[in-house]
Amino acid sequence: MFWQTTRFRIDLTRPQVMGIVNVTPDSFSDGGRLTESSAAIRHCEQLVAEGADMLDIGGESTRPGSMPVSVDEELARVLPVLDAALTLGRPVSIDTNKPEVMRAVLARGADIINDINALQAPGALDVVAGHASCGVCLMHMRGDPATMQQRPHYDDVLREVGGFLDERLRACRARGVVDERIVLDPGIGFGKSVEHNLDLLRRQRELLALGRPLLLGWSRKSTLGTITGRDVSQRLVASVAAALAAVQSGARIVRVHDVAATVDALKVWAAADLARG
Ligand code: HH2
Repeated sequence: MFWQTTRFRIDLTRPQVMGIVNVTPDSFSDGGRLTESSAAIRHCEQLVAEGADMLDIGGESTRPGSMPVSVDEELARVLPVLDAALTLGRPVSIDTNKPEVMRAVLARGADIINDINALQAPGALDVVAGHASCGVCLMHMRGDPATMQQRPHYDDVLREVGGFLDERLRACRARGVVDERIVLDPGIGFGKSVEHNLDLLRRQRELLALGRPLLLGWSRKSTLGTITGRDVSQRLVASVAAALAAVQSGARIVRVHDVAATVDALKVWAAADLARG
């Protein structure tokens, strides 16, 4: 399986580690650390040195209860970091749901659009379809970040998330975005209770029937806090365990804050040859 992106055709035979770079004052686990572009750029360099296969730069927090930022503000946060990250020899993803931001970052050379809203905003699919080869991650979210954790309900979370991702995949195909450019993400924590997230993990393999690689983002999320009783600053071990569980259940890309630890864990996992089956 491959993931076609602007500059790279990524071989997903080995599970890939996507390192998170949040250039925001308010992200749930690392907000405020990287608001200076220079600090964010150093962080990109550090994650690459730690073995990140790709970077995901975000200029707007989407934590539960967060509020949107303007296009200008998001671009001011993201563009300087993107320009520097593009020199590091790894695919660079931009985490955004705004078509104006997508257009600007693709014009600068971004490799991937990671959209928690699965290109549903008016114009978003047009931007991606108008680009020759950028990669895209389509993620499932129920509701929006401001309200999504207010008593989310599903009759069958797997079926509903899978049905949504299938519909968005078809919408992309209908606009000429070829399958090889697309990966899918069930959206851990986005309008889901602890039980919903764990159901998605237990039955994750069912989503492979959609025919595209899965990207999973468990890193430091509150379900891990519920399971371990640990505060967000102390969820490294839980996050690595969740990343391994996701890969064991068929994920090909894991989106993580703690790159070095995840890379080590995946090396041992691969050496143990658990990759089969
Ligand atoms: N999770 C977050 C943001 N973007 N994108 C994808 N594809 N999958 C995810 O699970 C995902 C995502 C939330 O995590 P984080 O970026 O650390 O926090 P914040 O949104 O507060 O910046």
